[in-house]
Amino acid sequence: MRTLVTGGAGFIGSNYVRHRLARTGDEVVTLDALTYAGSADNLAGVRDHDRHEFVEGDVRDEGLVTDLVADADAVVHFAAESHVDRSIDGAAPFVSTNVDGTRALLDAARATDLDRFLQVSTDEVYGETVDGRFAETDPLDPRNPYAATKAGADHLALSYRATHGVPVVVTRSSNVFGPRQHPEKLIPKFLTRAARGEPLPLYGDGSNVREWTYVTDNCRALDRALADGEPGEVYNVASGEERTNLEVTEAVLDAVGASRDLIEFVDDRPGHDQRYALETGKIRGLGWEPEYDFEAGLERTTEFYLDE
Ligand code: NAD
Ligand code: TDX
Repeated sequence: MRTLVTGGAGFIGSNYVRHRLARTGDEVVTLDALTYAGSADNLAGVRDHDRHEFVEGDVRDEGLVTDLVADADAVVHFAAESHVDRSIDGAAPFVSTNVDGTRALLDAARATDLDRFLQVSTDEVYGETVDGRFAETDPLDPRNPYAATKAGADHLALSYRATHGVPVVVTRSSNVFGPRQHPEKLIPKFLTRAARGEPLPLYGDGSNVREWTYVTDNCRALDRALADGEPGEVYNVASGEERTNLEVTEAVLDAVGASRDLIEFVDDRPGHDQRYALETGKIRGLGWEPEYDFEAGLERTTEFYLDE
């Protein structure tokens, strides 16, 4: 089995490449454009693995992806512009990579006998909820440009399943955290700033809620969906570990032994979704359950960032 992993030099992608090489005898080809968010360092120790090939390139390069997809049995598509705040500053690269990049890969998949195309997506496509949990059948209501481009890509992928028979499976994960996440994201940003004694800019009143899934648990869930997910189906992935941003911030400060005085409440993110929460019976029905609660995941994440 040969799997093409797009975005494999980013946070989740690089953890997934490691996971696949360690847990299976499969071949992995990583395709990554090494944008500001990707780094060859994220693949340190596995880049030269004898079952791994690293290709520096863009998912929008149609000639390149046609060749790579033709040689693969499965595609796991992580490559994306992933940071909400950047999408608020400028949406163009989000539309280009997240929508048209996905389109290029799907077109490449049309002419092949690929086993699976895993479209890696996010809880943000459902929009915010105050007290419910989103099921896979709920309508999409993205409220920031990043989420809108991911929703567009999901719709496109599922349309290629219906129209062209591409064996698309979609996963929608809650917030993922762990080693090798870019320090623009909440947990690594606050861990590294707290360790340096710098203030932690908490948006709004810190009451927004996210559901935190440790990265290896997320990788295991994606493997379950890839192996046993039905083409045309969507699988939510989340741990049930809900925390307010203020709770996360206090846990980070405690983990590095820093003072709560570092918390600095700042202007809210425009269109800031209050809460995401997912129903996960479907992925659990494929035999997945998380191994890490928030505290255990944060301990491992803290060790990684403080050792750097
Ligand atoms: P990331 O920003 O850390 O990594 C993205 C990777 O994609 C980088 O290595 C980057 O170089 C690469 N890339 C960007 N544009 C590219 C292009 N045009 N061609 C080739 N490579 C390109 O992102 P992440 O947090 O690891 O997220 C990975 C995927 O998982 C994304 O699709 C994201 O929407 C999804 N997701 C992330 C989370 C989360 O909490 N991090 C949660 C749910 C879903
Ligand atoms: O400095 C900050 N201060 C702050 O209060 C940052 C960077 C974030 N926040 C808040 C905003 C969010 O409520 O923390 C929460 C988490 O923020 P991010 O780390 O930017 O993640 P989020 O916007 O929730 O999106 C993440 O989860 C879903 C990923 O970046 C997405 O790629 C994924 O799809």
